[in-house]
Amino acid sequence: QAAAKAAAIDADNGAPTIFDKIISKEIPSTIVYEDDKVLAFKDVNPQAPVHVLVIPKFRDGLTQLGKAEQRHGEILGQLLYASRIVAEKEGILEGFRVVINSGPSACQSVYHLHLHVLGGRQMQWPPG
Ligand code: DGP
Repeated sequence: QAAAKAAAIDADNGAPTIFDKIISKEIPSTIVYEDDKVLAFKDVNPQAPVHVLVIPKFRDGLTQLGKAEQRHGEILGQLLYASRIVAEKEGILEGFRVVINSGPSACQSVYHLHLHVLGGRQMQWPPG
């Protein structure tokens, strides 16, 4: 955990991330939903039977939710609504969780805002 946190502290430097290559399709991913602003694809390290990441195609300074500004309101809403579309497509509309890890203490590892859509099993509360 300490190592993950240390890596995260170094990571929010505005550099391109692996998600840019997923958006450009240089790196393959299993796409669940796509439109002109949003891409949703399966997490490579799933934490539940359904685990999809929903990201903005244009990061526009949104390395993490903690860096969001008023002008990001529209894309933030689009990402949340896309999460609902993903939940429906994946058959988990009855119950699902949307998680955003923002910053080192939340163990964010990729500094391109992303929503985790999780479901397909009974989720526990509180999360770790
Ligand atoms: P977070 O810890 O909230 O920053 O989550 C980052 C997620 O990104 C993590 O669950 C694993 C996922 N991930 C990292 N690299 C790749 C990749 O190359 N492909 C896919 N599909 N997911 C990735």
